[in-house]
Amino acid sequence: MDEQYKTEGYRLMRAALPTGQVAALAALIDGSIPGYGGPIRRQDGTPAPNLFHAGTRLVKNSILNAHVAMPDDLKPVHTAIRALLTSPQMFESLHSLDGAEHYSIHQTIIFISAQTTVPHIDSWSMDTAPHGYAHTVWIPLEDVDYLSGLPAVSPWPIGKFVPEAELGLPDGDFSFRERHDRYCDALTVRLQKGSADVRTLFMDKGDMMVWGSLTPHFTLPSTPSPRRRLSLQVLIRPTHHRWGNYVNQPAEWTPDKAEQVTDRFAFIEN
Ligand SMILES: O=C(O)CCC(=O)C(=O)O
Ligand SMILES: [Fe+2]
Repeated sequence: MDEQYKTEGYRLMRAALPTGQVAALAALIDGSIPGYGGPIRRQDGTPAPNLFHAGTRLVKNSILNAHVAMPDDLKPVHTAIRALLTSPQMFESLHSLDGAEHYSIHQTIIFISAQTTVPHIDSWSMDTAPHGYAHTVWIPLEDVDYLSGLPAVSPWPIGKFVPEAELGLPDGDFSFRERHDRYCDALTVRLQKGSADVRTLFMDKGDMMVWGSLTPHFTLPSTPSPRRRLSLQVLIRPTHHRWGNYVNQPAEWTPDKAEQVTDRFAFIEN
């Protein structure tokens, strides 16, 4: 595994993707999504029309799994995302991190505006079993800068799993959502008291940032807020690992309905 990725749990990949292809995807999103009146699948999994930040044409509700399905009028976005995600450049970038030969793409989110996430780990959404070997790929679809509301990570070794008990969180009758939320709070306290180190990155179109499924991260505030920040987030696992999430760590292979898209990539929905 790439040494920096292994020890710090994140990596900036400069000029990893073809900038023309990234810019073309951004133009397709701009040209079709804000003006689309119908329902699109959103981050919470349900279809809904665009919601705009008050007084703007900035789409607030992010779009889930556009690589799996999109309404007919938005098919060009669907096609362009699929092409970018399965490009040889995407494979080479991931392969340079962990040496895997095949990847399964579990989730994509198109963010049109800057997010406001609290410190968390993506393992709760999807992870390998054992924990820690899934990747989150964060792709700016336009040039971003230090005011854009970028993700920031806390350096964290790949595979370092912190159970709830280690954060002082008792067992009990909690929902998955409650367990997730209290984990984020306790993790924030631990980071505040512990390593204190936070990293963010200067990025341009064509660059991408990758962090591990156990690497704590959050969104820095944007100026102004809200603001536009066209970006794509992708949850990926090297296919040779079993998969689950933070809570669910199957001991057996989960039979899945993966769509083999190329020799290197399959798509699978959680
Ligand atoms: O785009 C961002 O600012 C971070 C989003 C994020 O970490 C997430 O959705 O899990
Ligand atoms: Fe995240």
